[in-house]
Amino acid sequence: MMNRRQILGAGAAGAALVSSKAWGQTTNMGLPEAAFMDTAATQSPTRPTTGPDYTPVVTLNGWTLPHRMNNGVKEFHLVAEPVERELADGMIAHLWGYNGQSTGPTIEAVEGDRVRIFVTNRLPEHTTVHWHGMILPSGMDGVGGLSHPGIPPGKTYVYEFDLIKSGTFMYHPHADEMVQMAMGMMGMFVVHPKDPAFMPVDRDFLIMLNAFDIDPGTYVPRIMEMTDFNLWTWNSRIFPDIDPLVVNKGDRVRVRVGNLTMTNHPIHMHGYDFKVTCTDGGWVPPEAQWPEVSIDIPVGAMRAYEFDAEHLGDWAIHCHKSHHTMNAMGHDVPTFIGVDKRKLTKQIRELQPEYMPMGTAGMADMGVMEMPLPDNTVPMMTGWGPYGPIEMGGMFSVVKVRDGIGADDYSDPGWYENPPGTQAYEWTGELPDFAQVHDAKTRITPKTTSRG
Ligand SMILES: [Cu+2]
Repeated sequence: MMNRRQILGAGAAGAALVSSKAWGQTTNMGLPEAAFMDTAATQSPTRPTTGPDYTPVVTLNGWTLPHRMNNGVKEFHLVAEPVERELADGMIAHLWGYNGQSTGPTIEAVEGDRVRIFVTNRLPEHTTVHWHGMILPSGMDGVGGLSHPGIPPGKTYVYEFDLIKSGTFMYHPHADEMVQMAMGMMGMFVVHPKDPAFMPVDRDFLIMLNAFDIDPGTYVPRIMEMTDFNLWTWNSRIFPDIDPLVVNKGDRVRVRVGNLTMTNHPIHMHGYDFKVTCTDGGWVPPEAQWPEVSIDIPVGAMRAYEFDAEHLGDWAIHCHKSHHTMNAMGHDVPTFIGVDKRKLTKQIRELQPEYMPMGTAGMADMGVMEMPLPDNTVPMMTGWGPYGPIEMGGMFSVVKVRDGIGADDYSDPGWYENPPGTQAYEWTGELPDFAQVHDAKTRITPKTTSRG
């Protein structure tokens, strides 16, 4: 829930003042109230109450920044500040972010809007905000020293520009960028088309790919790390605590994925093929949309894809770099596959009776065992499904397609129950009844009615 723990400089002029002013009348409002979020739970989307209709985006384990209207201008208030973010239940990171969280809140507006974004700097050093992908005046581009001076600690700067195109954009500092982005300062900026009939969807999910290097048992990212990060996150969250993408059967679904890490991430979704429909450069025309089951998200880029949710089930969605679906781990562990450690184990156990040899038959035993861990960390691979350990971490979640999910319902429906005859089974010497019926072949694979 929103924690209005502070009203910044607004004095008596809070959000309630907006409705008391006549449209077009000259006003002299103070700073808009800054909203803060104190939880990593996915917040319900906010449907528009005025202006063109759109399906609001759902930021997994995130939220959308409220705005107020001032003489026809949409006003937002971002606060850059140190935050404590729950990367997973039981693991907190001391990051820098916006309005109480990292990643920052999603900014949502409509093509044709004029926006005024107040940015208050509560960091110990200067910052700026660059609006990645936006077409705007040069002086609003947020490159410290180039577009304008850095925003000193304690000061508020104002960015103001017209949203001349719809699409998916990102925001992040362009000041001490390496440090500030390694500390978690980034967010997404979605501009909906002013024509509600343009590429409408029923569900619209947002994922920002980011990464941290936090030694087990510590709280602050190692900002000098360049490539060997140990926590691969979506919206500063790791599996098994990334919320599922909950979808009603038949929905048209869009997934927008931005990448502000130091490497590319091939995002793979099971159960569907999909069309790539948007980049941070704009919408892909229908005749140019290409089919994929994995979409590589380059560094400093965004890709959106869409599909019709015809196939019921629990479908994995994850980065296909297999080390990115792991939580904190050492990469200097030797490979023991095929090694006979029996003699060595006997000798070590004379000194330490609890010693467990690991890795000689693979590493899946990491998914079930419970070893003592330092405080404030999570196992390398974890997460339990209905049939045992999922043996994943990091950049992983589940698309849950069900019948009868309400339009604004994103609550976890639990695990999918596979209808009889549609789940892999153990061979016990003869085919079960369902596989022996005359039309067995047509009973198992669901029909697909994928649009074009
Ligand atoms: Cu990856």
